[in-house]
Amino acid sequence: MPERNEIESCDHHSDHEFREEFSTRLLKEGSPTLVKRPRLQSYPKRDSSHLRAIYGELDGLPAKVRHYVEENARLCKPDTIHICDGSERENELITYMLQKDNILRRLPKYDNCWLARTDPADVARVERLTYITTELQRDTMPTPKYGAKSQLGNWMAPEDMDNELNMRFPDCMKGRTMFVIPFSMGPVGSPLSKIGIQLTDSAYVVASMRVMTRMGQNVLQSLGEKDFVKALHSVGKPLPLTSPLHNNWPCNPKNTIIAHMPEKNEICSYGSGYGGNSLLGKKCFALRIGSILARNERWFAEHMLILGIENLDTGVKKYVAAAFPSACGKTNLAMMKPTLPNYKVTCVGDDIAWMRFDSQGRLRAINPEAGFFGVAPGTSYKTNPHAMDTIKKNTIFTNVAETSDGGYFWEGLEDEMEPGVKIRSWLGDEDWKKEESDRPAAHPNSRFCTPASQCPIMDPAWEDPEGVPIDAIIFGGRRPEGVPLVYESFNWQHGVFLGAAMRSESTAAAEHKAKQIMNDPFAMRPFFGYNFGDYLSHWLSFGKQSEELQLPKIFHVNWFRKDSNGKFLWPGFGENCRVLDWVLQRCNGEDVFVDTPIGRLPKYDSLNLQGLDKPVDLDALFHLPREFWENEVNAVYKYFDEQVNEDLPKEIMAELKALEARVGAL
Ligand code: GTP
Ligand code: SPV
Ligand code: MN
Repeated sequence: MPERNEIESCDHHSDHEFREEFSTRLLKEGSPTLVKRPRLQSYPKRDSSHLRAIYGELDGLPAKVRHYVEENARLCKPDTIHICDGSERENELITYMLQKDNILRRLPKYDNCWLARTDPADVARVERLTYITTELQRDTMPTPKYGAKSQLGNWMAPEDMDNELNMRFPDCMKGRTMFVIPFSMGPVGSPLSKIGIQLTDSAYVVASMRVMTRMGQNVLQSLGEKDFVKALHSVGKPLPLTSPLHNNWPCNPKNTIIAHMPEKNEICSYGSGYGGNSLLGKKCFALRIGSILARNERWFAEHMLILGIENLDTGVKKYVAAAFPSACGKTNLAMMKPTLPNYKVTCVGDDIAWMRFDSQGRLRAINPEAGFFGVAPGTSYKTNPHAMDTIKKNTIFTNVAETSDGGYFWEGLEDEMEPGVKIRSWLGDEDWKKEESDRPAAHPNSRFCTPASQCPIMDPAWEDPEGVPIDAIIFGGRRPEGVPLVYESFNWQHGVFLGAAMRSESTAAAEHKAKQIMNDPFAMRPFFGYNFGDYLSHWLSFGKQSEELQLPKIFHVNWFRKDSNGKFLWPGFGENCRVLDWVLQRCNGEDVFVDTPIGRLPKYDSLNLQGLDKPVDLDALFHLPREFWENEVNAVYKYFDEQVNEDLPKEIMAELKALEARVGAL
């Protein structure tokens, strides 16, 4: 390939020019946050690509980080390198560049809020293009039977993955800046935290990682010469462009791949700028790589919210972790405003929990994230007022609709709109009207990216490096039929079975067709970093230590059961505190349950329904139809047999058989 002078050859849309312009503008305006003249730094002699760090200094990086950066800069050939320091000045520069590129637009109705609209082909996680690479396939996933495709992960052999990556990454950042993001999952310096370095050519990703993680210079200091998780990301659109962008959003959907190499602690993501595909600290690191680290070090990395709940009458406060599949209610439960006056809920995290038994045998959880990447549609003052207050400032909205008064709109906000304002849909339809349009105003997976510290009910201990003690674990899903509002497992092993047998209606958070019931064990189906059978054994192994450990009680909930008219039977949201109240009664050992074939259901009258707006049909909410449960048992048999095959722990099969026998008595 002929040598090119990278800087001279970049087209007029290069990052480099924006930076020059930005610093000139600040110089002219005499801003106190003056950008230093960039210090140009040449690359090692043996490389002829003349790469430079235009922001930050390569010399200042720990040796291992520098090596990782240089290696990938040689591979991806960005124009320039920007080493993120996490400062305000840097954030100004990034937002300025994103505005110049027409990727972010200000929402002037609020303080420092921004709107991004993506290429309509890049709107959610792509599960079918997400791979784990290990020497042995069986380390990644069970071998499905009958030639079925695995629903428990995609595996690729190391050589094949090398080929796939080699077809994509060389030169993929030409004309762009490579940002170096040092980030900590968990409070910087906490014994439960882990550090990653993400390299990305997306300024949108930088702005989002700044919200979602602890990012910047202090992370590098804390890292020193220790090892870190390597996370390489490119939107896969080098400059100059060879085809036009949609919505100015660079991505490469045809060639997207999200690759995990756990044996090297490495993630490589190409082609998508959206959410879990590109914010690599979240699902890729904190769950997929995280679950492997957790298994090896005897802890848990789970797709769970963490909340605190205090009974104001008794002063007793407990913490609960809950796993619901994507877009099934974690953020809403984590921030709920209880309708029962004697409860106070506080939020620790809304998506991911890292949990470990301490020396006293208590399970302690931290939220490894620093922000919320929450589903926008459905969020309103009526359903989730604390989220509404959180997103008033410093928030990046993606794929929501805009209003003519400079605000946002999405499905669910109809009753909270200022009169007379017009709506512009996420796809750019001007004066969008519900009655006249066959498509929603906001994309169903549109999101807000907002700092956790802004949530008015953050728990005082949410950044406690020791984590908070967990008394109950709740599983749940979207089950329109058959599954009661709440039930408790008979014991730990039965609880692990409930997690293993979880099923839920698919949602817009990934590419699946919505509304089909899918198995989603532990809400982790898209996020297991290793063989699900081994994951179950890991969970079961703690049950064998029940003498030393204070094992949390395990529950299952369903806010989404419908009546024959397709209406939700349960009001949900703030009313879910009534279910938490029952969970806490059980944690206190109160005799408020009845045994049924599927588990322990609330005794008549033990669910506090005082002050409910409208009466609820308790019989319908708790009815256990025999035929439904027979079908459920059969579906779980089929799934375990076909998908988990020989890797299913015998204890889980024993639980299924016991359930089958009990269901016969319904
Ligand atoms: P991810 O961020 O994708 O992991 O999703 P999540 O589990 O945090 O789901 P979230 O709380 O954002 O809720 C997703 C959708 O479900 C939103 O549209 C909510 O309005 C709706 N939802 C949440 N809780 C309830 C509830 O109790 N009842 C009903 N009917 N809908 C709910
Ligand atoms: C989920 O899909 O569970 C999310 C959104 O929390 S994403 O960050 O895109 O994974
Ligand atoms: Mn999630």
